[in-house]
Amino acid sequence: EGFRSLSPFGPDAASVASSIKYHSEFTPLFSPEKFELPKAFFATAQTVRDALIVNWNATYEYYNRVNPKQAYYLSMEFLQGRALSNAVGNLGLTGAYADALKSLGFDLESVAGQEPDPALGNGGLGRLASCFLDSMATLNYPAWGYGLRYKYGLFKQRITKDGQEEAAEDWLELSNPWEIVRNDVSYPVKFYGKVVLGSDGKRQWIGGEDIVAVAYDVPIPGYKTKTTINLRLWSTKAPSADFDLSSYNSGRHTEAAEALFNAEKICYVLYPGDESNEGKALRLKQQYTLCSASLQDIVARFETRSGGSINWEEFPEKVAVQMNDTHPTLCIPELMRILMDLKGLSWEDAWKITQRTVAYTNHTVLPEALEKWSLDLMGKLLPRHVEIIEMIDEELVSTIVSEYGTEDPDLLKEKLKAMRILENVELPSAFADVIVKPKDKPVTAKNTEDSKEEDAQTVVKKEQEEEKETAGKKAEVIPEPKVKPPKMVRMANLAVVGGHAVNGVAEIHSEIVKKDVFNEFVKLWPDKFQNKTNGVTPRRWISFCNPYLSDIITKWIGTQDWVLNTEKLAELRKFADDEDLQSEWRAAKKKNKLKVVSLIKERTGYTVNPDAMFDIQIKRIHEYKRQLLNILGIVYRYKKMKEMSASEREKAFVPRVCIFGGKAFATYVQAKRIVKFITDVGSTINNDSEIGDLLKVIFVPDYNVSVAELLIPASELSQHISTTGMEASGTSNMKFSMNGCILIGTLDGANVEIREEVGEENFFLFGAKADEIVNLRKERAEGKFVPDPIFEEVKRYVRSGVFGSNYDELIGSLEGNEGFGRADYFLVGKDFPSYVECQEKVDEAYRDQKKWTRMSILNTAGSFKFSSDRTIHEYAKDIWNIKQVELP
Ligand code: DL6
Repeated sequence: EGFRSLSPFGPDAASVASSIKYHSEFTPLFSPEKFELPKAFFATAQTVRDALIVNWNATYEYYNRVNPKQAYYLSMEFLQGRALSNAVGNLGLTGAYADALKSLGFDLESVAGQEPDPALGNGGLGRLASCFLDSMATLNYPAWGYGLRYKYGLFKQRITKDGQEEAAEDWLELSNPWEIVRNDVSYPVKFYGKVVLGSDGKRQWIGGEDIVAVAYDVPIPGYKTKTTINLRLWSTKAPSADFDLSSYNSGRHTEAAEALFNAEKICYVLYPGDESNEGKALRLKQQYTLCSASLQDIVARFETRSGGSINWEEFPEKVAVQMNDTHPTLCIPELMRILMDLKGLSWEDAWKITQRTVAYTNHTVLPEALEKWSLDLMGKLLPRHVEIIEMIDEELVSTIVSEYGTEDPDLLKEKLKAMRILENVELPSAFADVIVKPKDKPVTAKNTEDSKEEDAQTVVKKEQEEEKETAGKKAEVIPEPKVKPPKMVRMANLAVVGGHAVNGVAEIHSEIVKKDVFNEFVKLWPDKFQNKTNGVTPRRWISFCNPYLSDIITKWIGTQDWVLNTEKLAELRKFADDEDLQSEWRAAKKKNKLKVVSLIKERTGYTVNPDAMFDIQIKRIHEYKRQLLNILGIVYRYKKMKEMSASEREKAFVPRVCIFGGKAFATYVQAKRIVKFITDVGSTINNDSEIGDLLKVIFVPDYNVSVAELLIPASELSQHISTTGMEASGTSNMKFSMNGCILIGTLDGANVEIREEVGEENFFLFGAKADEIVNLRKERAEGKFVPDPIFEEVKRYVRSGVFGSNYDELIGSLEGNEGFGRADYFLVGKDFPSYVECQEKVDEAYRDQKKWTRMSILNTAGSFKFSSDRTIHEYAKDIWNIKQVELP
């Protein structure tokens, strides 16, 4: 309805089919004699790419002409998912492609299923970036994404009897039909070397290691629009001269290619292990490559579009840079460096321009995830940037000193400690004595002592002197060497100082950011801080992944406009009790469940009952997300079942298939233990003939976007059960709710807003509230927590060996007082009774299918706020100040 042709070769099936045949012959990746599914996919993708290229070129030709302000979204992660169905859907050509492929003997779904799922991201943060690109294009915003083209995706997860195993994900093995390498777009990127004063009096970064970043462009089509924006991914290589031909010819082959490998390995994998110094340096190189290449590109575009008259003050009026988390924070010193060292601007001008250009999104309040880099490492790798960061830190110190004065040294120390970019680093020389000798205060012995505490070097020196003294006095005592606190660069603080806006990703998260994480900065610059509640694209996450439900929505609302204007979904509310809608709704869910039954069979070998409730938790495996709470709830349910007779059991419990999916970071030992425990519990329960279809526990291996696209439409209950205050937002909660799934969750992240929108009665709430958390943790740490008897019971049951042995560390982490972990830091024990009680309410509600279907419809109807279109409009207006540009 209402689609005009967005294809250059005609939207009819015959033209599409002939184009597919053309590509199968003339852009072959396979031998000519066969035309099978993999070849059909590549040929089909090539035809779609043709269509996109026409619109893509038109988009950029127009932007170059009208020179609008453009936003650039810099992210280390883009979790794009498969592109074929999405592109065909956005072009309005799904029917034409389905028919064309049918005429060639294929079906669109199987062809689309051939596409490797590019996992250039880890979780929510990366998938959010991809949803944002879809919305930017759909809403005709001039915007680009910048990222890295990792050779290997996150990793392939295999589940064995020992738990998770990781293998390289070679997603480029057969080539990527969507990307176009731009051999004419490459930039030099430098590491190491030194900074010298040039003859012109300017700082110059010279020597070191040079690599080249090459642009690979991926078209991002908008829905029902010609606008096709760009995702530019950088790949790294060595300058051609770096191949050492003479070493090679003398038989030293590895040595000859060393520079090539050093450059290429930067883009091998996302988040390489960083336990070693080499790993840390590699990660920093990745971050700098992204920032440097992207900014050089952005600056070059600004210059080109400015024609002959470049006015640098106009840069922030043409460019907005959004840093997705702290990973691209080096954008700040890099833009300063480019503007000062390469374009000749003064520090003051460069700083004003940088601050007006850059903004930062925070995605986590977990202290361990707030990035810090060793100053020493950064100083070696990026010596000029460290000079710039030191200057920014010095200006910040000056601001803090003038804001808070020197009268109260304790207060000043506290402020500096919270806000400085550099940690454990002595104050800049200009401020060296602001604390030692506070103005108008006599310097007493006590003051002097106190002030020395601030200066890490002084402390260490004094302690070493004391040690020497003691060692001299008591020669028999060998003093323990004191470890100097490492000097660090706090990237989040740099991002807050260097940007003009800082936003959290859900209302409650943005409040925590303001009250807790960056509270001192809020006092200084209250206007910088904002909320931008996340969203997800309704194209991929309803329309394309759930065509059965989409058709029903369109039929009952009377238009397909809801895909663009999700507010229209609210119209479903008035039909929530309509029996016809209800039975169509249930039938669609059943069809989606049947697809998952096949997926489970294929991936795990288990057969599950499509009439059981599908209860799903899919997300990265992390202690704060509390998969452990879920599985312990299942264990408790199983124990109760085993204590009953068959008829009692059937009366007491609704049949459930409990599905888990998610990857544990390769070095996160506790998360891997959780995966192993879930699969162990699954093998016991799934093979218990007494329990049969009443309970099944499935861990779907190798969870990714494509798996989510199957599971979410089939879900009836989904779990968003993080410890309150720890999940910044969550985005799968939004996708589930849109697909008529009812959430069980805590008052955390975006759950709070989802519950407000869909109605309290359509959300299963449990768990501690945010204001109770601090006290509860304190109670636990002091050993005062008295666990609930059912929590004790479930732990005893696990320890009895029903599912195997070796769960000491896992269960012990819930009892930190006995020496494991952090004293149930994630409050699993505290929330367990209310979780179990809430799950009983879920069973009760599910028994009444009319009531359940009503809740399901009201979830879809109430989910409209969570479209990423809404979020992108807010970023565009409140942070980027960009306008929609419709192509003629
Ligand atoms: O904002 C996107 C996404 C949120 O929905 C999740 O709640 C949050 O955990 C995630 N953050 C990250 C960053 N690192 N950590 N942890 O992935 O961002």
